[in-house]
Amino acid sequence: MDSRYLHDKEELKSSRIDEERRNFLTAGLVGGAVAAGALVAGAAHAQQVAQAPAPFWPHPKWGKDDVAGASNWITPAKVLDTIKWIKDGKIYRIGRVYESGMPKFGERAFTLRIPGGPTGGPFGANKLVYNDEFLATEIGQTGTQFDGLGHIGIQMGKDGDKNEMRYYNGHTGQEIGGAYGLAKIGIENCKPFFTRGHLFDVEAVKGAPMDVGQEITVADLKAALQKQNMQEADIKEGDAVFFNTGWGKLWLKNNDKFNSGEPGIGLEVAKWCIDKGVCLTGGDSWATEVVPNPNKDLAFPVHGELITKNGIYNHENLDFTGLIADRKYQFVYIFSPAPIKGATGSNGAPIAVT
Ligand code: UVW
Repeated sequence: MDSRYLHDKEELKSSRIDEERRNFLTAGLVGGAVAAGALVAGAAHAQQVAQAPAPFWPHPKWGKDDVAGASNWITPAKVLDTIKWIKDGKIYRIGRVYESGMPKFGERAFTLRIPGGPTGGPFGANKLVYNDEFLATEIGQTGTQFDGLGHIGIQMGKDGDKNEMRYYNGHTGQEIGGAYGLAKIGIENCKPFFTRGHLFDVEAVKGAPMDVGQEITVADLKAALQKQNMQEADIKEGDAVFFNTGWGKLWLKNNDKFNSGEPGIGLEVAKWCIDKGVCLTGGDSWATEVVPNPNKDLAFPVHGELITKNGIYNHENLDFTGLIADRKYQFVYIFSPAPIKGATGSNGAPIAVT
């Protein structure tokens, strides 16, 4: 897909997650292989996942020129409905602290420097000094990360054919590519979120942290609803849904295991989310979706289904500890992505308010 994955391919050859990444590289989210007629045996679902031309573009609700995707759900009426959920005025940080030692996908980096110390000054008779930081990172794709619409595409035609490398609303790799940032569907087009959030504590349903490669099913969600005394009918169009797997407990404790794969949602729950019309999914793991996917022919298919085909955003590496401790499973989710022109996603500090 890009040189990052080529690099991964050389370095990471043995584990199951390595295999997943190689598949991602070679299959281009399977679409390239499908279109090229090179689909491996047993990948029947892959045909559904990446057939071209896609029936989902132009987006049936937001139209062919849309670049904001499911953030369009956040209207004044939605905000006024959402605000009714604020009852005790308590704010929970659901994002993580950004630091160089946090687990990172592949070869991603996070390096902060403050050269000089102080950077400047003293100025004036009052002898003011100041510090600035220099940060080198994939700014939207490390730590608590919000996946924008330009983050994930599907190679529909021959590998490398940018006219058949499709992103949200059918935008092509040819249209959006650019050394200085995405020319279209950059994160600056995403509207701020102020919406109802529903947390599914699947770890509690299972009675223990979930395992790598373990898929959250719709039955698990229904069990969580029952356990948490919530109604499925509470989930309205434009709401956000979050999944706690227990994988986040490995954060900074066992980064290698954290990075080795993860439990999460699969295509069944992705379809459920699409049918509900949610604006966003999120989780306590680095992808929200199960890795490796139980269908070994697929690589990150939930990303493709939600982001590329439906314009539904994904917020990763969240921390639900405070909400779970207080048994607060329904809240107002507030997040405004940093509008860095042409960026693929956003870092930042999402909050839940109850
Ligand atoms: C990929 O970039 C493949 O995954 P994520 O969005 O989890 O960083």
